[in-house]
Amino acid sequence: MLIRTLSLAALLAFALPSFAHDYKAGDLTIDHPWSRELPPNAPAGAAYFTLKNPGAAADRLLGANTPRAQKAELHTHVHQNGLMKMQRVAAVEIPAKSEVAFQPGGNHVMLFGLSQPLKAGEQFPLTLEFEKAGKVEVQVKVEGADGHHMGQGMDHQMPMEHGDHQGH
Ligand SMILES: [Cu+2]
Repeated sequence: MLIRTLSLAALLAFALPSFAHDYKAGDLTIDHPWSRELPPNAPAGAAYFTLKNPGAAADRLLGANTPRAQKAELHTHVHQNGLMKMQRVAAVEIPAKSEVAFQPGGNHVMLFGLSQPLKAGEQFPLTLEFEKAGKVEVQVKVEGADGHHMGQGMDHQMPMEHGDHQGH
């Protein structure tokens, strides 16, 4: 009976790749860093998470880097002439007592020049640099394309969205 219970627990853990994980930097919490599985020839990926700032002072995310990609940039999506376009931003403000979501169709950390394809079930380190809280390394979990994040905003990986970045 004990063995059966344990194997069920293992099975559940395996079936839930997006099991919550979070990291602290000063007052900030970086909740559930994740990325989406991509085809092996994808030129770029993106990392998502939620930044929670329960503190009394605002902070700012200034940048990111990872050994997994040649370059990591902070991006957001803006509406322009009825289209959603990605745009690089120098920093993302995290106001006091608030949360800022990085998610498909919104803020994200863009990863250019991936050293290996992003495969569901693996994870990779990403260092985030904050103005006040400093640097913190988080583990980004790669989730399958059919994960529970599907349907949340626009699919960031649509090829047309990345047209702007070809020359960078
Ligand atoms: Cu982007």
